[in-house]
Amino acid sequence: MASSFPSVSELVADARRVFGQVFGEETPQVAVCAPGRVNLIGEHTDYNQGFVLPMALPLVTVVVGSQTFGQDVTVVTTTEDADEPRRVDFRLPTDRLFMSPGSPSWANYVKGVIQHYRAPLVSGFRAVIASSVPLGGGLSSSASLEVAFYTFLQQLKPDDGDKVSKALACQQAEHTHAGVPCGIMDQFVSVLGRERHALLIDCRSLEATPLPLADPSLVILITNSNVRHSLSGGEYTVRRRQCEEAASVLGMASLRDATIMDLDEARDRLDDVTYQRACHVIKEIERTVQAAEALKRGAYKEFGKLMVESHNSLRDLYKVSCRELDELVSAAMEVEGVFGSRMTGGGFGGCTVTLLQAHAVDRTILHIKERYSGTPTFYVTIPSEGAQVLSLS
Ligand code: GAF
Repeated sequence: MASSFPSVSELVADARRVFGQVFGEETPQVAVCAPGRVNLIGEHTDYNQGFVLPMALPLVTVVVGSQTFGQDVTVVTTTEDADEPRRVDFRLPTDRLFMSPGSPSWANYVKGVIQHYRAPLVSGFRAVIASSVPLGGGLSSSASLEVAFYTFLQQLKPDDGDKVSKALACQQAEHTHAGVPCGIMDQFVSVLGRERHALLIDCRSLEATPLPLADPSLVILITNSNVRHSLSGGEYTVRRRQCEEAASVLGMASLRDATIMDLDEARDRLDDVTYQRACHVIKEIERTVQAAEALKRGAYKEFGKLMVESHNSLRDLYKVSCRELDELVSAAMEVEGVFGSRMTGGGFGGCTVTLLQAHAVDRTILHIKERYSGTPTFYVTIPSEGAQVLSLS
């Protein structure tokens, strides 16, 4: 019923086959992978220095490749949805010269990571990318590519940083080369995700608390609306600016410490839209902390209620949902055994995440299929490990 997706070893086999075809080399020196993510709650709070509660997915991006002697870089992607051409050739920039982003867009993530890599790269490489993270599905295909590529470069030339600095470098790549002023959530969980755990990330201190999430009676269902989402369209940037504007009117560095009372006191200095955006962020940070507490207690009903409140706020106050995501959430909530459902990620399309009792999965999928006006794709997922180096034997 739910879609099956290729395993890590299948992706590696695919990438190795293409590597052999393109470069005529039997075995690449290195193989790595990094996961996409689903955010359970805490949406559009990361760039407000708030809390988020994502988990890493078993959907991953794999990179295989080898170092070469010159300065030449060749990267090939096997991703069918990626824009053409699927092969790029360029030279490593000397003295960190800025490599301008351009076309194809998937290569910008690679260039961005090379640009922000925390050690000087001395020789070129050949690499092949293969991924099971749907592009534009709001499951952080871009962060998983950035983190996988960074992990690949670490095998060629070790850097001097820790895992958090790795996530920060990948976030910079997204800022400068994809043009999205994203927060830290996606790259952070792609690097530091833990098997069988969600991560409560404090996006101000950059500390993460792993929360066990491996109850066999519980299922995390992702439903892809198959409405392609893109954050580079400008709406994301607009939301971020509105939050900064609200914080500045409140005389604060961010909305992290603001209360609804603070916001109401400043009501006549804020336009309606900015007020609503800030209201979402302040309450969403609170909801995320409450949801983490509920998860610790195994209070899934309470968790689910907070998920729905989060969705409604993203729809009504933050205005980043769309008709299709609203339909998916309403349909899921009609099924007995479903605790909660919400859009996940940046919004404007992409996926919903639903928390439900394991025995209700099949009927939930059936019901959503019946009720949804589009063609959804389903993934039953488990919290997975962050970026890893893989054995090639
Ligand atoms: C996107 C961004 F990349 C994240 O940083 C985060 O802001 C998210 O949208 C919304 O919560 O995934």
